[in-house]
Amino acid sequence: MAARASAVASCIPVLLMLLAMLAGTSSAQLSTGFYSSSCPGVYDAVKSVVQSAIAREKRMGASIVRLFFHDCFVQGCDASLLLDDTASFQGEKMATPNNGSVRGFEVIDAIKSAVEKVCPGVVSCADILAIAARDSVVILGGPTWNVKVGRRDSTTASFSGANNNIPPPTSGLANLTSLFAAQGLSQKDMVALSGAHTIGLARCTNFRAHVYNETNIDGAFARTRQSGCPSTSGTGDNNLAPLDLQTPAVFENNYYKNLVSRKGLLHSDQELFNGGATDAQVQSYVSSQSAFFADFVTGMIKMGDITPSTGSNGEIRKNCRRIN
Ligand code: HEM
Ligand SMILES: *[C@@H]1O[C@H](CO)[C@@H](O)[C@H](O)[C@H]1NC(C)=O
Ligand SMILES: *[C@@H]1O[C@H](CO)[C@@H](O)[C@H](O)[C@H]1NC(C)=O
Ligand SMILES: CC(=O)N[C@H]1CO[C@H](CO)[C@@H](O)[C@@H]1O
Repeated sequence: MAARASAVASCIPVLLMLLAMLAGTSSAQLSTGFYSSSCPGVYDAVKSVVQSAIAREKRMGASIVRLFFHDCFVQGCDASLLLDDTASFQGEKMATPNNGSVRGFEVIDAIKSAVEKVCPGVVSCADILAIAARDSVVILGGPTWNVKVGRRDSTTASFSGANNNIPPPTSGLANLTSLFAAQGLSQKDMVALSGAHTIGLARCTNFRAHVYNETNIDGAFARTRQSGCPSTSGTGDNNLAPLDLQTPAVFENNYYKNLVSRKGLLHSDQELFNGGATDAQVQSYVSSQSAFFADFVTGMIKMGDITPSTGSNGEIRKNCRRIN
């Protein structure tokens, strides 16, 4: 009797584990171990392609991080941004925040090919973006974190979502805050995630009005940026300038130091330090790079959690540019 009772009791943990596993497959939860048996090689495969892409061109790390942001803000992190337009399909690439601006799709293609060689048909393009964004931050000197995975790829995209959800650089603090809130991200997350502008470049068309016509900007800095960006709209629109004036290929807290000295490149950047509610947070990141890194990691994980497709929803694309 006692022996049978203890045999039953010893089965309970196993039963609980089975139940948890079943629940895990049907709930929309990402986890860091999702590929631990199905594709343990994914991390090395992604990292080596990202490493060589950044070795070829430093800016590519920034471009990949931005792809992840622009993907996640439109129907969640589902690789909807990666879909090419066709005669019968309107994707997100031509939407205003993306057109002529987002880049790095060939690198994502190269990563996908490398990953397909290791474990065909297993890893989503959405997860590849999430892992590649983390690797880019690390390679450029930023913090690391364990990436939650298990996302599925969308079979749809949203042109209007890309236009409406991604904040334009003309946004004020209230608008920035509300566009992040619409994605379940706090104002604190918004300020920390904006620190991604410590890397990468922006086009004249996106900073012209700020450097010519606004007063919350350092005068010498404004003149320097004017010299590479003609005042007439339509001329030199694609001329580039670094978002972080000194070190656009190093991930550190210089972005916030620039804001405090009124050397933010975009109107939206300077809004984070312009006498408002977020000034104190910006100051705290100037004082403590580790505080910035910790909050940036929290923000990236939260952004990566925006309405994931999991389980049997969506698909694992064979080619990131088109649905299967
Ligand atoms: C807070 C609202 C934000 C606004 C208004 C904004 C706006 C912009 C604009 C206008 C550019 C330059 C694009 C161009 O001129 O072609 C840019 C570049 C960039 N953004 Fe943002 N951004 C925001 C938040 C973020 C976030 C949350 C991330 C990532 C976590 C991010 C990552 C980047 C990176 C890395 C670049 C440089 C890309 C490259 O050099 O290819 N941005 N952003
Ligand atoms: C995208 O940019 C190109 C080149 O500047 C332009 O010709 C095209 O009209 C733009 N597309 C949309 C949908 O705005
Ligand atoms: C600056 O503002 C004036 C007056 O609103 C406008 O005419 C001009 O086009 C603006 N210049 C730039 C570069 O935005
Ligand atoms: C808080 C907020 O969303 N403010 C403004 C954002 O921008 C639009 C115009 O694009 C305004 O109408 C909102 O009031």
